[in-house]
Amino acid sequence: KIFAASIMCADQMNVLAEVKKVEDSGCELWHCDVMDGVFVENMALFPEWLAALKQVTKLPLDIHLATVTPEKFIPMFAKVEPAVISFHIEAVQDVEEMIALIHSYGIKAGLAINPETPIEAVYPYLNTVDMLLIMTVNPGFSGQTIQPATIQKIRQVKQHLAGWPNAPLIEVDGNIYDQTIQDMQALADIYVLGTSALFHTNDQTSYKERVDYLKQLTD
Ligand code: S6P
Ligand code: MG
Repeated sequence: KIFAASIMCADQMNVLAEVKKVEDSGCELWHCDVMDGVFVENMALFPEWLAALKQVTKLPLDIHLATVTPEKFIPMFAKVEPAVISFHIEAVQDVEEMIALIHSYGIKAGLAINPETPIEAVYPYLNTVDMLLIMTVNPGFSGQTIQPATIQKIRQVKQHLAGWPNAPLIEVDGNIYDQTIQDMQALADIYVLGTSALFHTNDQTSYKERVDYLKQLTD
């Protein structure tokens, strides 16, 4: 299991200190939310900022485009050289074309799905995508409560993929913490940690202790 830290949730005035703490925590990936103010009612993370992050971290970047017209954003963010770029199935007409565009840069392609979109919508693309990003809250804001019906979607797609030799990795994003990880029976492969489990000040534990605790729940 892989834990990804959501950089949007880090203390933006102390990013370098946050990078160090996350790198020491056992998280293996940076989840980077890009928001255009159109697909979602918020804005976040532009290419130059992510390029600067890339300079100071050894962890790979996982870019989540919560945008319309991903064909415009993919070339901008490919320059940052992330490991993976995800776009929303709700944002495009031609899903295959978008996957091919991401692959043309030598970057892994992820397909993101909103809570209200039926999971069957992604089935035709599971052969070609590298990752499926199941949103467990509506994209746009951190600090929301999980939509419980999304947990069934994780179960359903895992059953559908059972025995597939090259099944895409399943990433879950939104209100991920000990309780929700247990509710989803640790079925996902990648867990995005935001304000619920990592970037909070509720107790004095270190980021490493927080991640170690979640890791033993998924073993
Ligand atoms: C939500 C975004 C997420 C958040 C993450 C925050 O729009 O796609 O990646 O950064 O959900 O985590 P939490 O624990 O605050 O929900
Ligand atoms: Mg996200």
